[in-house]
Amino acid sequence: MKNKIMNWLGLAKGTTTPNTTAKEVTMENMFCYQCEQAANGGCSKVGVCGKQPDVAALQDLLVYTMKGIAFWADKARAKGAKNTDIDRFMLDGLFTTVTNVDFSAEEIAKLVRKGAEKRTQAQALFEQANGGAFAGEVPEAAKPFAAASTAELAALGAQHGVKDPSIDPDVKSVQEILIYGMKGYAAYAHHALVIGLENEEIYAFTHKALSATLDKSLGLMDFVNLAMECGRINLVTMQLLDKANTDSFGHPVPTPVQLGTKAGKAILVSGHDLRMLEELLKQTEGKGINIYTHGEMLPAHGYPVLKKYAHLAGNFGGAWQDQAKEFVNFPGAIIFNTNCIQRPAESYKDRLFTWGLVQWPDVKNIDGWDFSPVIDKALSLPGFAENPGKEILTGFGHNAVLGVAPQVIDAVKSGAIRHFFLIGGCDGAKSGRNYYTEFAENVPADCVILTLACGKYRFNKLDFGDIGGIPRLLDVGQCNDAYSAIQIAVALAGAFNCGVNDLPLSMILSWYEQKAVAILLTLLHLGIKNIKLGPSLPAFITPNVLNFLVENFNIAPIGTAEGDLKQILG
Ligand code: SF4
Ligand code: SF3
Repeated sequence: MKNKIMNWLGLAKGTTTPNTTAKEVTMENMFCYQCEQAANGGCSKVGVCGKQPDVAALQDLLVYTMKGIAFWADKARAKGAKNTDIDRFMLDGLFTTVTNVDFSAEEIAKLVRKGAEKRTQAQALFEQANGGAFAGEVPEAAKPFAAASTAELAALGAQHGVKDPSIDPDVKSVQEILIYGMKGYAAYAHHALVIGLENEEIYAFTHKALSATLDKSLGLMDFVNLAMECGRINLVTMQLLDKANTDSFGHPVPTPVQLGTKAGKAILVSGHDLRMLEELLKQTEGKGINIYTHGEMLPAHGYPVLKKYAHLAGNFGGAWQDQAKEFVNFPGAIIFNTNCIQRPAESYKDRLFTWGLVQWPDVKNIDGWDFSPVIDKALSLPGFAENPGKEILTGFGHNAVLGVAPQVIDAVKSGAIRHFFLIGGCDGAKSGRNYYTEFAENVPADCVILTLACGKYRFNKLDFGDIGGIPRLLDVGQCNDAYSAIQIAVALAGAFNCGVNDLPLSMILSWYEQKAVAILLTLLHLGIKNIKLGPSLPAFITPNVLNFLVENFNIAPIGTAEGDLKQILG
């Protein structure tokens, strides 16, 4: 058994370089500042998200292990050798460490062990392509480590956290921006892969960029350039996911979504993965179960292939941070297929499921495509009574909006539409997020609001009316549908023969987790200026890096809704 574990960890004979001994992970070991709710510059005792110190340490070790894999895989690629399993593992590993995805120490430890195997495989791949061992210096992260049990791995992870005094703080800041951006696009690439699309460019960049973080000869501008390239790769990834989604489910069309309930048993689906929703819709057809969307699943209602299922009944609840108080009132089974899961209350934990990479200790995970446990649970629960409610609209992807482009362009030329506001991004718990509600409410009647991601729940149930038949609130989709918003902006700029920065368009963004970092990098890569970002600035951005962003992109923190509107509209 011991040998088996040693092999898992790449500690085959002659390659061991143990550099740690097991020790208990103490509370002081934890440091995480990757999301917007980081406490006092970084969570240090326990995550505000609920992440425990051992889970944080194991996630750090997973990233460290992936840096080691990338070291070898990048070099192997330079010699024309690659391996699909290694490439795909990087998506799993990075996505797992996104905020609110995986809270299970045991599951993350399993991934670290698998990562150690992949590192050995990647080294062998390189050595075979190279015709011999690497002649240069091998960084510690690319060598096997002597830890096997989950506790030992957590102890090792605590030594490889994000705090690293040996690295210049500004360089560290940009390295973390880069890594968080990669976590973001890895989630999108994972959704595309679930549907069957993947892209060599994404894998090659992932290895190159993670490997670069081990290279002490690189400086600030090298990482700034990599971060900008990460923005480009995220655009490539969002485009790939757009293709995967629209090829499979059709282009979204404007669709009213019911906020009330239908009589019958019920399953609530939360997350971003449309393929998983489709499979559940197939498996529940004719069973008297209605499927409701939660959070980022709302735009699913606009896809022709998904909306044809009559039992895709409606949307339930608000954004992710309201789940604990809202799920109590959902009388059916609940399943998360991606972030953002929170600590479940006992009142609904026994009817909660996760799928794929999402994990919460003691919550049943569906690994694969058989949803019978979820279906059986839903059938055993009371379900809803008939109670129709309000309807809201979704389905304004790039195809739908550009289909009415001539009317939109005419409305801008005639002055009927004065300005567009993209109010989008993540939602979260902070009270400062009321800014986005106030902002939307105060947008003048001759302006149109485009929105995307879960931040829309701050205002998507309000009535905004229309301008000559064009709704004043256009739900473009999920966060990854920032791709659609970019397509719309680029098309408008083309029609008006100007740059995107010259359009009557302002971006008012809210961030929470790392997909928002990826999208921000995409916008910067495209040269988009004057973004307003809130509710607070990332803890991982140093004053110098912030200065750089302000000087080059005129990024500004949000102020007051009234003041910002006045400043934008004059
Ligand atoms: Fe804190 Fe966010 Fe890290 Fe969770 S993900 S530990 S809330 S910084
Ligand atoms: Fe929301 Fe988690 Fe970011 Fe896809 S569901 S946007 S926060």
